[in-house]
Amino acid sequence: MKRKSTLNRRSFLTRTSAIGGALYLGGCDKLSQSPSFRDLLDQAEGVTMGVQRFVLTSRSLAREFSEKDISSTFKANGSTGVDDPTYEKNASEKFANWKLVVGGLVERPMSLSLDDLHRLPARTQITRHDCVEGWSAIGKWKGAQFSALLQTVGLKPNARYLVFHCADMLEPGSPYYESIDLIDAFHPQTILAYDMNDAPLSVPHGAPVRLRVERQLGYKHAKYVMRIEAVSSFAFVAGGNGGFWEDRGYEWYAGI
Ligand SMILES: Nc1nc2c(c(=O)[nH]1)N[C@H]1C(S)=C(S)[C@@H](COP(=O)(O)O)O[C@H]1N2
Ligand SMILES: [Mo]
Repeated sequence: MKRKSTLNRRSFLTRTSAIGGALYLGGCDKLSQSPSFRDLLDQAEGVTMGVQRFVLTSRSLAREFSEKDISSTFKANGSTGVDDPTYEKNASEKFANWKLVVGGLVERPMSLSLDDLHRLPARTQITRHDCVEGWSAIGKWKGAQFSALLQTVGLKPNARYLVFHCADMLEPGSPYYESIDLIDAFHPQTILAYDMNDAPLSVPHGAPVRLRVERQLGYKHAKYVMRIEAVSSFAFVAGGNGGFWEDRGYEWYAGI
């Protein structure tokens, strides 16, 4: 009996690591067409169709809450402002003259105003924010669907990650930054949020726009996003680990 359960556990671990391996490859739907990716899944004998679908499309949604669940206070964490004259000028003008720069491996590099972002298809979601420091809060977020922004600029075929360059520095000389893969970039709950709890995003929470990437921990949700860069690899961005905190030891994939 004991031996049998050990074997079961071992085969479970084998299957799990095959799935983990497939997930670890990250990247886009094109992966599902590549022979090695399919082989990995086929090797994952006994995996249910549901799990396979999850791996292939990764469309499962983070839990959404109702209005009555919204936290009465939502802590502002990390940087709660930006010590930079250009940012401060933009903030004093309610970001009317601010532009988001989108470039890197895109067909149509562009600068978008806050109005431009408001013209993109929007999504509203009430979700729970979980910080590694051990606090959570539920907030309502509205913003441009990130997939719509990507369709507007057009990704080049070699684009694999989106890097978010922020205005603030938690350490002198090290601007905050983050990155996500194409699975999260095209996920329906991934938005560039400009509203929080039915009001324009405040400076402490990342004005004028911050990323919401709901299936990951708080530090992935880059505030004060100034520039978005499509890259084939983030190995040459800052410390090479895909984010300010990742360069200081945090996991790149911060799944909740
Ligand atoms: N640009 C920038 N983005 C950031 C941070 C930061 O310091 N700078 N802190 C991160 C962390 S650890 C958390 S928990 C959330 C906090 O978001 P909030 O201030 O809206 O609560 O923002 C994340 N995004
Ligand atoms: Mo956090």
